[in-house]
Amino acid sequence: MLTSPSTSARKPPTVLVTGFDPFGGSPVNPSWDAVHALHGRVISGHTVIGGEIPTIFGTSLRRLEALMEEFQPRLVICTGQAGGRGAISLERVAINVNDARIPDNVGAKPIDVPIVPGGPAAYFTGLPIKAMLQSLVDHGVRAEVSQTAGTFVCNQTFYGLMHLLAQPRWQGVRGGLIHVPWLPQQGQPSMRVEEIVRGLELAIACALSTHQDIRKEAGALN
Ligand code: PCA
Repeated sequence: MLTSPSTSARKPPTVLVTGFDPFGGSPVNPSWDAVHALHGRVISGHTVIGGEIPTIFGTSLRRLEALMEEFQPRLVICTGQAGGRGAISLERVAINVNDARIPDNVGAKPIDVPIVPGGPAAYFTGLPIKAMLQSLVDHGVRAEVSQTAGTFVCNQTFYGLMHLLAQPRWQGVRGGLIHVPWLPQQGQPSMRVEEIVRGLELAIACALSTHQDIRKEAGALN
């Protein structure tokens, strides 16, 4: 069936939320489990599109861009697993380097390689992370602001996302990265998938309703 422009203009706006496939020998990745559960939900009038991204340098970014082109989201939140962290980590900054401690899912292990040669050293998140922190903590979900997203595939995807969003083509679209802890069966510290889903839901709702972040010391919010 042909869809006229006026029909497609009436489609509800979307939020793209991505999670990664399992990596490093684990059979699961909590980021994808949580995002899969969120797929199709409507949050503040926006339909959540859940997309799976491969834990592969370069390919991850091409997949993200293809999803953005397909769904034209108003907001893009990438999520990934950060084993060893005990709280949902609202990432503040993406840096322009790949420096892998373990191989990605096709065996690549770049060391000291810029993501965008000649690009800015770093991008700040476009998400209102302090307001999101306040919302999660107020609702009893363990959360923190993180000052580093690492130098593996998540940071690369985050940097690539912010580099895209800096272009006029994506003007008005906001985005960033959130890391989530292991599931209980992967090790400690951990968080149940239901709590991760709840945290992401709150984070999405907060990002949609907050256009100017609050200024508050992160420690004071916990
Ligand atoms: N976490 C990894 C990559 C994929 C994922 O879920 C990271 O933090 O870079």
